[in-house]
Amino acid sequence: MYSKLVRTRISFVITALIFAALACSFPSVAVKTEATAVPVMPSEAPPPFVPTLQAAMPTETSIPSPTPEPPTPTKVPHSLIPSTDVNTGKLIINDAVSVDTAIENRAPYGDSYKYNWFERPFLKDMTYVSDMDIVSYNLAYDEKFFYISIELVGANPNNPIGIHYSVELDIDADGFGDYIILARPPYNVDWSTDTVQIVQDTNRDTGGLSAERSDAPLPGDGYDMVIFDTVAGIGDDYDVAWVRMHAGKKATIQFAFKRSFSGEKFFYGVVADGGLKSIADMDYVDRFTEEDAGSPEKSEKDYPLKAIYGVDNVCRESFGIKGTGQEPQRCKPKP
Ligand SMILES: [Ca+2]
Ligand SMILES: [Ca+2]
Ligand SMILES: [Ca+2]
Ligand SMILES: [Ca+2]
Repeated sequence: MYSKLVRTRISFVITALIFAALACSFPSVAVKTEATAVPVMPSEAPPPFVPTLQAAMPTETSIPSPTPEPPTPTKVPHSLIPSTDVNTGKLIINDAVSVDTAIENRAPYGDSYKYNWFERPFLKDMTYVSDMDIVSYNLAYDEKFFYISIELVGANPNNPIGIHYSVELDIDADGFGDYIILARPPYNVDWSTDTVQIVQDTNRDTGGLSAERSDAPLPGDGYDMVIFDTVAGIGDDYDVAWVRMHAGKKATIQFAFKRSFSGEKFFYGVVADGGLKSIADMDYVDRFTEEDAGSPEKSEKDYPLKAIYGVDNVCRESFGIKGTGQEPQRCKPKP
């Protein structure tokens, strides 16, 4: 009797447990039916999709560390960098400055159109721009490089108007510039080749018909062939020509170029150009008549500045050439 009761209880408990187990398993059954309710997707999708997704994910996350892509900055490898300690050259050539008459919107001297001597560091509305006004220039050198420095009235070569500075080299002393070493902003205190080009005149027309006078209006292509541009990959030697700013009291802008490039005999001059900025039109005096170019001097009939504005250049000095002293565009010896 007792054992029968126990058995009954036991069987009751077992039955209860079975019900409980069934009850607990209902959700999983329900999930199963849900899973089987989308048979279309799995049968079509899983085999192809899952592997490709998994394959794509790891490659994305593994890009930064194990396989770095080759960098693509404009930096080029250099093997010879100019000195950072350059003395001022022994010969300092002074240029006229317009700062004293800036408030009167005029440059009273230093501008002689027919000789290709500009003193017009003004915008077309005759606003004076001191960062274009050349005070002096000088040449120094060490074993490998020539250094040509430009002293400006202003202190910001990175003036927002965008000023090009350049060095013109006349190798054969005929007054026709043969090479221009041209620098564009932005300028940096560190030596850089990134913003420098050397452009050659290949057909001797930078002086127009004569280097001693304006031949305008005369067509021509001025400096016409780029022979050095490290960013564009032009030139065999990426260390030939450099520029930096704030290199010293007399070097608001400083150029360096290899002596092996220029040779040891040449005439040299400098230009600050925030106006036309077109080396294919140099010399400007051969492309534009004085009437079209305008004048910076109020007493002249062509005042104010028109086509040729925002430019300052200098008479050229010689290095390694004695000459006659009367070469075209050469600074005349002091009496
Ligand atoms: Ca000047
Ligand atoms: Ca020449
Ligand atoms: Ca000329
Ligand atoms: Ca030319």
